[in-house]
Amino acid sequence: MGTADIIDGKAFAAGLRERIGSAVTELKAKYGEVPGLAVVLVGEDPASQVYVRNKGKQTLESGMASFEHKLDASTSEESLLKLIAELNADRAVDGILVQLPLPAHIDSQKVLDAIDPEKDVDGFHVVNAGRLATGGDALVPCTPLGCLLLLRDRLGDLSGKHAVVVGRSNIVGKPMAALLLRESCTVTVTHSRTADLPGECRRADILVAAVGRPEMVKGDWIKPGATVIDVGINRVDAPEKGDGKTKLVGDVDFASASKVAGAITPVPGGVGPMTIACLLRNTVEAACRRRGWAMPEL
Ligand code: NAP
Ligand code: L37
Repeated sequence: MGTADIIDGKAFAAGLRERIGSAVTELKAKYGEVPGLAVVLVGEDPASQVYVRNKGKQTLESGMASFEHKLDASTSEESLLKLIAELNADRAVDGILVQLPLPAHIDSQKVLDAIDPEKDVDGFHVVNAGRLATGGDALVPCTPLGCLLLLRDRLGDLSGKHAVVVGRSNIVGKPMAALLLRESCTVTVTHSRTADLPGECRRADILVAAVGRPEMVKGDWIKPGATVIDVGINRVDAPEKGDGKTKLVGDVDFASASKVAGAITPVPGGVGPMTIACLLRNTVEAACRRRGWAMPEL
C-alpha cells in the first residue's frame, strides 16, 4: 500500500479554460462573434448562488458573452417557461443552463425539456440523454464529462477496464455510466439497493463516487492501484477549525482511500472545477454547431 497520486482537477480545468479562451479569440477573429451562455437561477440556494456566480465569471474570463437571469423563489413555472422560450429564440444565446435544484412547485424535467436541445449545454434534455445512450452526437452533462477528461488524461485508453459508478442520478451517475460504456469499459452501476456495495467497489479499476453521502466510500472498498474519482461535494461541520466552522468533503474517505488507490481526485479541487470548465467547453461546441462554425481543437 502506498500513497495515491493526486489528480489535480483544478490545474487541469485551468488549462482547459486557457484553451477555451484561445478558441474564443480565434472564433471572434474568424467570424466576428463570440459564443453566449445564459444561466438561470431560481431562488436563493446558497451553493447554487456560488456556482452560478463562478459560471458567469468564468464565461466572461474566457471571452464569451454571459447573460444571467436571477428569478425569485416564488416564480411560477409558467414565467420560467416563458423566459426559456425567449432564450431559445435569442440568436446571441448559444447555451442555456437552468441551475438545479429548482423550487418544489416547479417540474424540473418539464423545464429542462423546454430548452432547445441544441442549446442544452447541461445535456439534461431528454433528446441529449437519448443521443448519449444511443451513440449520437449529444451535448454531454458537464460533471461526467469532466470526470471522463480526467480519466483519459490519467489512464489513456479506458477500453476493457472495469468501471464502477456509485449513484444513478440523471445528472451524474447515469450519464457517467453511458460515457464509460462508450469508452468500452465494463460498467457496473450501483445505488442504495445494491446488495454488497463494498464488494462491488472492490472490483473497480475505475471507481466513480456520486452519492451525496460524506466520506461513505472507505479505503478497504478500493482495489489497490485503482483510479478513484470523487464527485461528492458535502459541506460538513469542522469543529477542529473552530466553533461553527464547516468544510467540504467528498463521498470518498480521502484519508483511508489515498493509502490504497493509485490515483484519486481531492475535494475541493477535483471534479468541481472541471464541471465549470466543461460547461464553457459545451457552450463553444453548441455555438459552433448552431452557427456552422468549425469547432476548434480543445
Ligand atoms: P442524487 O441525485 O441524490 O443521487 C444520489 C445517488 O446515490 C442515488 O442514485 C442514490 O441511490 C445513491 N445513494 C444514496 N445513498 C446511497 C447509499 N447509502 N449507498 C449506495 N448508493 C446510495 O445526487 P447527485 O445529484 O447525483 O449528486 C451526487 C453527489 O455529487 C452529491 O454530493 C453532489 O453534491 C455532487 N455533485 C457534484 C458536482 C460537481 O460538479 N462536482 C455536480 C453535481 C453533483 P437511489 O437511486 O437508489 O436513491
Ligand atoms: N451544470 N451543474 C450544472 N447544472 C446544474 O443544475 N446543479 C447543477 C450543477 N452543479 C454544479 O454546478 N455543481 C458544481 C459543484 C462544485 C463546483 C462547481 C459546480 C465547484 O467549483 N467546486 C469547488 C469548490 C467550490 C466551493 O468552495 O464551494 C471544488 O473545488 O470542488
